[in-house]
Amino acid sequence: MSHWGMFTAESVAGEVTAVHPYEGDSNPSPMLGNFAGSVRSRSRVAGPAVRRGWLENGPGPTEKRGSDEFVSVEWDELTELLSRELRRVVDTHGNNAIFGGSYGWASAGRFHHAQSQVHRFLNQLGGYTKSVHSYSLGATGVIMPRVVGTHSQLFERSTSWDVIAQHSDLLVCFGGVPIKNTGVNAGGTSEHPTRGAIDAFRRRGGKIVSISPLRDDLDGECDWIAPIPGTDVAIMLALAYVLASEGLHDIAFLNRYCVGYERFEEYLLGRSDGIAKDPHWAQEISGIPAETLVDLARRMAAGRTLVSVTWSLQRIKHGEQAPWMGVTLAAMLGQIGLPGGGFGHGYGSMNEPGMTSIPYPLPTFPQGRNPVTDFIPVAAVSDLLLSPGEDFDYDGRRLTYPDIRLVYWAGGNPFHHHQEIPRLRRALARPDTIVVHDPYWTPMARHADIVVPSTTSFERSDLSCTRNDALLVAMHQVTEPFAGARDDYETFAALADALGFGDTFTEGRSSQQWIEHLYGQWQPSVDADGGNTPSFEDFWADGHYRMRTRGDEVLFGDFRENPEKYPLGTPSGKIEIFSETIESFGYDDCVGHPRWYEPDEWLKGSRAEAFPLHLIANQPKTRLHSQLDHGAVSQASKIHGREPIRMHPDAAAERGIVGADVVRVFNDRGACLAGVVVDADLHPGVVQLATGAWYDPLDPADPDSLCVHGNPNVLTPDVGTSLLSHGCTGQHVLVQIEKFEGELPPVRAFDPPVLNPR
Ligand SMILES: Nc1nc2c(c(=O)[nH]1)N[C@H]1C(S)=C(S)[C@@H](COP(=O)(O)OP(=O)(O)OC[C@H]3O[C@@H](n4cnc5c(=O)[nH]c(N)nc54)[C@H](O)[C@@H]3O)O[C@H]1N2
Ligand SMILES: Nc1nc2c(c(=O)[nH]1)N[C@H]1C(S)=C(S)[C@@H](COP(=O)(O)OP(=O)(O)OC[C@H]3O[C@@H](n4cnc5c(=O)[nH]c(N)nc54)[C@H](O)[C@@H]3O)O[C@H]1N2
Ligand SMILES: [Mo]
Repeated sequence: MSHWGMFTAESVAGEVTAVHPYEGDSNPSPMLGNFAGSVRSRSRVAGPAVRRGWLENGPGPTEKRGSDEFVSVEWDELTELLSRELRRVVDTHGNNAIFGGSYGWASAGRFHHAQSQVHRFLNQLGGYTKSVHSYSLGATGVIMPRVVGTHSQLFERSTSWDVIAQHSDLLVCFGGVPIKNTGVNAGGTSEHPTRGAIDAFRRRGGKIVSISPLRDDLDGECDWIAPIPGTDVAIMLALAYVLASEGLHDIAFLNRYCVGYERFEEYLLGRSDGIAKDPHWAQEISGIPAETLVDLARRMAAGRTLVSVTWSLQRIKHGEQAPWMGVTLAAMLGQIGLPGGGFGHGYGSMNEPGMTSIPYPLPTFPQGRNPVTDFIPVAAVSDLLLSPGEDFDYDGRRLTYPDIRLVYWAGGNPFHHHQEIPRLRRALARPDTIVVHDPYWTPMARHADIVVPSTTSFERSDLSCTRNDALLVAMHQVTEPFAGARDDYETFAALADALGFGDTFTEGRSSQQWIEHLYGQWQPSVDADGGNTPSFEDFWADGHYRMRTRGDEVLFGDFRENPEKYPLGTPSGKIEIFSETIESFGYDDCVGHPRWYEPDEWLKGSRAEAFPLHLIANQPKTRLHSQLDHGAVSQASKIHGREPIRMHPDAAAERGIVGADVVRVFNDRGACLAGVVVDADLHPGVVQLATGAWYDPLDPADPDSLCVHGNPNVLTPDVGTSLLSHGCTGQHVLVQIEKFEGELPPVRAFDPPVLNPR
């Protein structure tokens, strides 16, 4: 099992040679093709390694990270060095001096889940400074609980694809429904229903409007509306304006199920600020003709309509507003809680939305309790490292950045996920010690002082399942561990032993015993539900167990049926179109109701004079994030070894650029190379460069170096969505592009560093 699907694998001499998708999967992800050759890839970390400067001069801040050489050490020495350093940091600076947030996707599997392992270990060490929420849903995670009382239920209990296929007339999809993204589900998946459901919906006569800068965010027939990126909230406001001014809004629904519509309407109609948010106003902002918006609003009110907002819309400055305004628009249509109508968040962002959920808990490796209370919103990592002792605002609270001395990362790649890499590199120069566990020599591993080689999921057994998939899967080990690689569990068990809490960490179990234990702990809740689970031995031999699912769901269906019995988890128990709580925080970048804010990075702003192209840094079609960028499917998309950037023919011609040229993409934060694909199916002012090419600095010693491979995060701004949630804003950035002349530097990202003897 992987995050992008279930499969069986063939192996020869310790290497995976082929994988075959699970026969029950109707639309397996092409990304499975990245696996062959991944176990013995030249980018694997073959044994423990320590940065020479750290070994010789001891811990401390240094700009050498990323360019210093590495020395290989034995496992015993690694355990000794690392446990001593952890002890030093805890004794001298306290547990909150360890940043152990360790954000990242790691691999599928409930036991060898790197974050669970590292968090259990650090909790037993006395705790660590943590991070909250995700790069995926930083804004949604904070705003939606205030608006509808939950964020997770929006996905887990979303309206099922089957219900949409049977009942919806019109899907209005902000950000489309990109099939490429539905290959993926955190923790794995055995089925990919999106494409089939959309086909069935179309056969029933359903229509789709895709509002997105990229045509291919929706496969097949649709009405494509391509606004200036970042202007969706203005468009939604104009649609709402038409509903309100033509009396097409459902006042009974707004009265019974919502609070604060009147306050919002003051703003909508321009009574509070003198500006009517009408279609002409939105045309000026978005470039979409007013008549198109009037027509769309009337179509939406004429039938069963689902307002769908992809997660990308909240991964930009003021990202809170799009999901909030999407719910508001759907509330005005009065169809929330009806089959096939209402609101959806994340169709086409991940496989999970539209899949039905299982009614019991998942087998879970216990992480214990973290006694340290310090935390950051996850996308504030550079701020944390650069500003110890400084205060910051977050979700109505005033918090302080602790003084971090040691950074511990297992299962994530900040050089993939974080914005403004030049700033990140300066931030990573500040702590005394950086520890990274990874199977591969990722850019983050190269910036570590201590590199711990992990196994991949092919080299160990595990158990996988997720909230919205029916299968509990036995993940059988495929090959022996590569070279000196070890399971993260074994590494932490040895460290815990050296630090005096080995027995507490392992509870005396081997990893196979843990897997069996997790299964045994989980069985009773399933059996109580009539599950009749097999013995562990039978389950392990069968390879999977099919769980009961809840069946077709309608998001907020029970709330609609009986709002007194099933109130939402908001202060009013209703949908908060106006939130007194948010208003009380007094933030000028997120007030009490959804509203339009002019972004910093957009084509109509002042930055566009110097950087006139709007770059969309979205999820890659050919891999999950940075994982297996060296795999066959990812490599096949590269142009002269660089990540492909899509450009409109006009934008290319203006700059004397043709397809397959290598270009320099730049702004005042950084620059990277990329290979051009000319594509007329983009908004003319938009270029698209997916995330995930491994950061590859021309001069590793220079934090501002050109990335020769095409990582867009050398360009993106390191600013939060707002004071409310400080979510990631990496999706949008303004750039300029020029043809790259001169000799093409080699891509060295996948060449491991030379390991020197001590
Ligand atoms: N500009 C921009 N940036 C973005 C985004 C965007 O839209 N635009 N999207 C953001 C989003 S939504 C996300 S979720 C993040 C993703 O960011 P990450 O989750 O950090 O990215 P991954 O490449 O999945 O990193 C996972 C790492 O775990 C390692 N790994 C796998 N299995 C194991 C294991 O068993 N043990 C250990 N120790 N390591 C393992 C992999 O080799 C890999 O290096 O990126 C964010 N960054
Ligand atoms: N293949 C693949 N699938 C993935 C992942 C991956 O790495 N690879 N990562 C997974 C993860 S962790 C996450 S969180 C999800 C993320 O899910 P999303 O954030 O929804 O995914 P993106 O591909 O970043 O963005 C979706 C589309 O939104 C459009 N878009 C961007 N800006 C705007 C805008 O201002 N307005 C409108 N209307 N549209 C806009 C873009 O054209 C883009 O293709 O994807 C998951 N799925
Ligand atoms: Mo994500």
